[in-house]
Amino acid sequence: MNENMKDRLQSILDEAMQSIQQSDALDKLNDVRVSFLGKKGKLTSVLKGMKDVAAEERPIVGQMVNDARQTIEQHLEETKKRLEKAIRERQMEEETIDVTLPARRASVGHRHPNTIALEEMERIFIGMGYEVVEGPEIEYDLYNFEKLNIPANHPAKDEQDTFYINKDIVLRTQTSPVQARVMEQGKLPIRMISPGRVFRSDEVDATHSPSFHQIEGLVVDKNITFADLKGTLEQFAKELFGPETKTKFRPHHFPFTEPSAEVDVSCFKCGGKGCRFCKGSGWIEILGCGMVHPHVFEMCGIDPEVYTGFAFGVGLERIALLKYEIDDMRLLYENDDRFLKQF
Ligand code: 2NL
Repeated sequence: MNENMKDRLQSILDEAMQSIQQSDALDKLNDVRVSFLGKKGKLTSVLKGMKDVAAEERPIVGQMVNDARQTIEQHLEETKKRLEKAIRERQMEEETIDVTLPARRASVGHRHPNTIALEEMERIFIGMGYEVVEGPEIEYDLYNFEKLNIPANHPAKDEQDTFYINKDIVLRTQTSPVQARVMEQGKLPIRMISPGRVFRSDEVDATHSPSFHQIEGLVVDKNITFADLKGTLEQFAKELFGPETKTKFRPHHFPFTEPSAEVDVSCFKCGGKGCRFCKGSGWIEILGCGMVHPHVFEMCGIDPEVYTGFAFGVGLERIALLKYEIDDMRLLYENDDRFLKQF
């Protein structure tokens, strides 16, 4: 029995050694480990046959199985190390790094055209003594509409144009609520601009997006007149589009200002002669403005008998598209850096 077992063990050992020697890859070596030492392996099956071995011989057979196991493990380990070393050496040979190759250029970020236009406009107004104030994008209907003299039945309040969170809360459709909040705080005079994201339920096309940006401006003090409004916006237009720029104020209507106007600038491409860019008219519309409506003052806690003021609203994307001669607003939102880094 003992001899029989010894022979069997020896032949398993020989077979194992041969299999190990023939393994030329790590996965093959692992297969060998499993087939001899694994749960259903050949050596393990010998251990399972121990119940048929006479009790007094079990320690001897057990010792022999353990010796065989150790020998196999040792050879597996040595072979594994040898294979790993060979793989590493082959890699080192194949992966030589050519340090003379030119380095790949690290791509550096770039300010978005919206940001460039925004910072330009902020610079102009900060230069005139304005403060930059930001506020919440989710607003009460009260601040977004009511305090700005936009009545409940106004078309702008239609669910088709405004994103409602509930009947009292909306995604702001303009940044004027920021200004209404500042007026309410009652610290006068006010010279501020409020840039930020606004939302309207529009379909996406070359000139519309449901989320875009606005810069509104507000000046409140004693004796502010329409002349101050004109002078300020004329100066703004000259700084933004060049010193030759002319301005034209056309009468208009907004619920929050009275009187109100839209402002055109002379086309900075053709100087006003008329070209494709200004669609032949020589003028380009850039913003809306007016004298703050007395009712707006009242609702924000300011006495319209003592104070007057002007306000304006500029579409940031509109300015960026004009200034950088971009013909489709969607390009501003695609985040293609080949496009963005041109400006
Ligand atoms: C436009 C027109 C405008 C205002 C915005 C305003 C704000 C307050 C009071 C009165 Cl708190 N007015 N903002 C005034 C006139 C026009 O925007 O077409 N924006 C793109």
